[in-house]
Amino acid sequence: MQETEKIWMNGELVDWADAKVHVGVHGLHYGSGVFEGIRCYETERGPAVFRLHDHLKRLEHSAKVLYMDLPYSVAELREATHELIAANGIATCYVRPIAFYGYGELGVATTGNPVDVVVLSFPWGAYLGEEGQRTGITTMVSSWERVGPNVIPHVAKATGIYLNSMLATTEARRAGYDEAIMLTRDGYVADGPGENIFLVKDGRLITPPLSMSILPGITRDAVIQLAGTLGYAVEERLIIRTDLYLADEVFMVGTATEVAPVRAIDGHEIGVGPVTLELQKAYLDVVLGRDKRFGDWLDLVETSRLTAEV
Ligand code: PPE
Repeated sequence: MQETEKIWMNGELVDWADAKVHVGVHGLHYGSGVFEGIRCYETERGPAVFRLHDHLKRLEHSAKVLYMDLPYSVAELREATHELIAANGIATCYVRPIAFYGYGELGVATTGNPVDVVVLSFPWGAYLGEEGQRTGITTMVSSWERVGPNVIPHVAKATGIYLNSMLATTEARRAGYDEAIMLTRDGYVADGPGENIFLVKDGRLITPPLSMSILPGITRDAVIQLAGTLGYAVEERLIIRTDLYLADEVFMVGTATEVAPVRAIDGHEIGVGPVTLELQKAYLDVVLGRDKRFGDWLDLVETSRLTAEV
């Protein structure tokens, strides 16, 4: 991870090296936290955070599902994010807000533990590699099933849930694949360890419905809206693994991943197709502020502030 100067921690900017917690924090022992992944891009109007409000609202929802009281409002966290990006002076960055039960009592009950809130911003390149972004990634269907809606609510971007993602990613990497694809208990396609998934079949886009206990991805939503403007029909329906093998195209989406083509699944080569590349470009045009129709999705960081505080 590439270090930057400051981290926003419980209401103040602290030096990167000083953003520490005690080894007794509840979140470390039980994965009791919620987080977000957000990207800020350099646009001609200055640094712009993509759909910041939507990400912070999701953080709020994640906390609610875990009965966690966030000590900061969405407006305060937006302000904190702007302040941090300005202080670090790096426009092209990944923003990681995280809220977790802190130091107080050990034991799974959360009572007696404060909620700590931290925001980091740092440069983060292509999640699945630059090469994969262009020529497509290889994937395998994981032997680990996706946590069900009554195991850990997947609607919440909760830290503990990522142990399930970690196992799937580790299995895939150890077997020589770039990424895993996870199925639900019933055998339907859910998502990737850190991405939502789409397939293209006969000119239509198909993606699992939110009731598949997938994260309600903000990139997923953006891609659905963009596909509409490009004239593609989008269907949210159940997908089985052979639908992937027989698809014309498959791609994964997420804040870190952006839009990544999947060129093979379980050894079935499907290659990189034109619809994926069109959507990949359309998405980048939006986040980089080149497509003015979606200007509302960009939350501009005041540059005066950037120069003032750096
Ligand atoms: N599903 C999962 C399981 C997931 O983790 C992400 C984001 C998505 C879908 C896509 O959601 P969205 O970013 O709102 O489009 N994964 C984040 C973190 C991955 C990681 O830390 O590793 C991310 O992309 O930022």
